[in-house]
Amino acid sequence: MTIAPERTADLYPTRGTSEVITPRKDPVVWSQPGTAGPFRPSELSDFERDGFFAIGELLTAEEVAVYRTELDRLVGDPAMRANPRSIVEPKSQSIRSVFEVHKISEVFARLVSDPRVVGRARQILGSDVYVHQSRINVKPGFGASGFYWHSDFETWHAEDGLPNMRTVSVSIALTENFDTNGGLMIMPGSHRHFVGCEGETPKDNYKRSLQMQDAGIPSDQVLTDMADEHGIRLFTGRAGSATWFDCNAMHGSGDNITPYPRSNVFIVFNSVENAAVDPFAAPVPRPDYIGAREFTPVR
Ligand SMILES: O=C(O)CCC(=O)C(=O)O
Ligand SMILES: [Fe+2]
Repeated sequence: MTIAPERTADLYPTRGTSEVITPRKDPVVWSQPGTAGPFRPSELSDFERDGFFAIGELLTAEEVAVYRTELDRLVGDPAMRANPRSIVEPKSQSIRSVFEVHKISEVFARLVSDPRVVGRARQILGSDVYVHQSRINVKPGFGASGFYWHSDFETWHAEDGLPNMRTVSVSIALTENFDTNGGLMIMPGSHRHFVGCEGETPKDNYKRSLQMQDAGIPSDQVLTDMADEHGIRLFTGRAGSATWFDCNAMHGSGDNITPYPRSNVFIVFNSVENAAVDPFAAPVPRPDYIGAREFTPVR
């Protein structure tokens, strides 16, 4: 299946002349209660309530070593720097992210189809799933910059054309995520409202936004109200721990000025029933290594 379906009604307007908050119109957990899989029913309920679920040990230490070696290989490969899939830090020029790691690395391809990973994604999304995006966020020590507050779905809807909130991410730690080295922060419960952001999408926005986001950002007032209402949770954990989070959870992370890298692999699963259509608020879709335009289910 490679042809994008026609654009559907826009349930979540964004990038207009003002900031608009829309209540979520989609389920959070899409599978029928009792659907078998690695998540226990109570864990799925927690995910539904909070918009995330953290797992202390998704990968063993031996497995982490394999993925960590592969991450180091990709980041150290001079050819990777020239690859458009690599995003460099504006200041230090060190590699910040590498996209589509499940396509350029057999090792990361295995991780995507691991039943502990894809099985959980299927349980949340209630269907077969494909990978909308994968990336490693390297966050080396001594000055890697953070990711400003955002909802991933805002970008995926506006710039990639995902119609519904039927997408989930997992962030797997390949180095220890301390409370000091730029760990992921999420506002629990924030996934129940969509913040439609003010301002048109600039042309070729992704070239800039992947280094530093400036379109699709909620106002200070909305972020303050959301943080007051929901609080902010910081995710820490050993290498091998993982955080599953809803596509519309408000999240971000700070800079890493410690000596200790915070390197995580992110995999974004989308339901095959929510395939990308034309972008809802951008002239053309982003390149397919950032937002997939081919919807083959993970087996
Ligand atoms: O790596 C992080 O801390 C956050 C990354 C993130 O939010 C993203 O890649 O969309
Ligand atoms: Fe994000």
